Amino acid sequence: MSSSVKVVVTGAAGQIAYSLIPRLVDGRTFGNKKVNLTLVEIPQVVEKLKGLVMELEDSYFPNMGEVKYTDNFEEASKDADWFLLVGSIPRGIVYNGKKIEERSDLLSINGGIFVDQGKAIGEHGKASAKILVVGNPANTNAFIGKNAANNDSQLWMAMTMLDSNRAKSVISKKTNTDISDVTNMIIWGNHSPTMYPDSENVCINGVLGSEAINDMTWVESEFIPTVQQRGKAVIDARGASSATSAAKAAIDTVIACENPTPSGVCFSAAIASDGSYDVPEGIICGYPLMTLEDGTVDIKRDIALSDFAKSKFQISIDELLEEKEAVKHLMK
Ligand code: NAX
Repeated sequence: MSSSVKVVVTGAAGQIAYSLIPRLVDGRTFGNKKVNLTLVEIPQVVEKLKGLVMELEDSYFPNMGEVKYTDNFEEASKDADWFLLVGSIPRGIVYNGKKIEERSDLLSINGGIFVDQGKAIGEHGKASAKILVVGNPANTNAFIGKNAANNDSQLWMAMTMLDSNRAKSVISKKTNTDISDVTNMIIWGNHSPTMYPDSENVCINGVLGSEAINDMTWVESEFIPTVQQRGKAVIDARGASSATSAAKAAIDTVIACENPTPSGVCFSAAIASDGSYDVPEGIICGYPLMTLEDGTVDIKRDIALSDFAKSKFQISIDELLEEKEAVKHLMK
């Protein structure tokens, strides 16, 4: 075995984590590396992880290294290479005696969690650590965490890969194309119903969507709303939010960051804006990304946006700015 990687997963007793964690050690995500896992939960739940660890041991994963579980995030974060921050407080639950319905309450409660986790990652995680926030509101949680971490050598991302994978599926059905021939599905903006899935720059069998689809009525009235509302549609159908597809998307993001991106190709995740595409600096925004040969992840800056695209993208940027305003008390 060539080397090892330490991965910290929060929300480890949750439904996404149950699909995610076995994939981390199955030998595909990190190739030949030995994967050491630290699973983190809140104190009320942490002992349940004993059962998950037993199942992992019983699954025969030759690439699995040491597996620990804890409710102490600071301790968990020491020298970690990857942080998959899945844990957060969902909308609708009663928290400290109050039902959490408003997005502003959700932002505040989860924001508090991400201040502490961010500080610990900044101090104790590896300088090269990559952090993928899955727990919602993912972009703003990542914004808060990155600010608290105050460590610019680490890469903070929020997950939009699930939205990208969903959009690929819709495009492949519409164009009768094999899904493996649909690439460069960019999600611009926030992981929320304001996101802008880009049907013009998606690549379908080597042809841009702006040429291959050629049906703006469908794009506006079906494609965009379907992708934006897919999470809710899954909840309505399943009685629970997306889990296995969210886990697969997290794995896809890790693999995309661990391997150089082929020339001309990009993948979707949200990272801190450096002003590219006229997005205000600092907010965690969905962009087209590529992993360079030296392992750094960068924004692909040569995508052309139509006036239609810019107007849709702006709605999501405005929402991110509103969220930033709502959590300003958590910023240093
Ligand atoms: P679950 O409620 O099944 O699991 C969440 C787990 O997080 C719980 O076990 C809880 O105890 C734990 N947790 C809460 N606070 C924690 C903390 N401070 N430290 C460690 N663990 C903590 O939710 P699940 O379905 O797994 O979803 C997890 C999150 O992913 C939710 O916020 C959900 O909204 C979000 N999603 C994000 C998606 C994305 O594309 N970015 C898509 C799927 C999903 O909706």
